[in-house]
Amino acid sequence: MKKITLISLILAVMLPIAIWAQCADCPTSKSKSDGNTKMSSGSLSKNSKMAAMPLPGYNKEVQLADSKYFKYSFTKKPKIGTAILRVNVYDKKKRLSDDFDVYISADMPSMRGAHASGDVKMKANKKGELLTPVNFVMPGVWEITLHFYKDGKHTNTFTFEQKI
Ligand SMILES: [Cu+2]
Repeated sequence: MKKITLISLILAVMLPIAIWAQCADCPTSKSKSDGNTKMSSGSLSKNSKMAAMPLPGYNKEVQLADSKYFKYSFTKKPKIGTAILRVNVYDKKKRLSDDFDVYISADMPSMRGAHASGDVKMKANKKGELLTPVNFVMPGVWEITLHFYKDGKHTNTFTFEQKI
């Protein structure tokens, strides 16, 4: 009888510790997935099912949420090799805005996946322009996709084609 009491006493002490130990992990793993610096590819691919809107052309204004808009272009005429894509997001006073996180991916529609870049987060320079190298490894038609995120929420997907 005494032995059983001792075992239940040990269990009574251990059980809350075991529960606490499990929960102690929860906030850590949550804050990791909530981190803005690098979105997990899982959450991106889930959001990427949003239909892609075709873009109107280089240096044309494209509307975003909250009266923001953006323009995009390559810094030089793209050819085989690395080209730098530039995306400038502006507020309604035509100042560069850092409200949006932009992820880009490049692929060739005619050979889908063969040189797919995956989603790459665009990085801002000192002026606040978003710049990312795109590696055109062969001639043909390339498709560039841009995913816009505001406060961690996927707001827009756009796409355009570039012949190399
Ligand atoms: Cu190819």
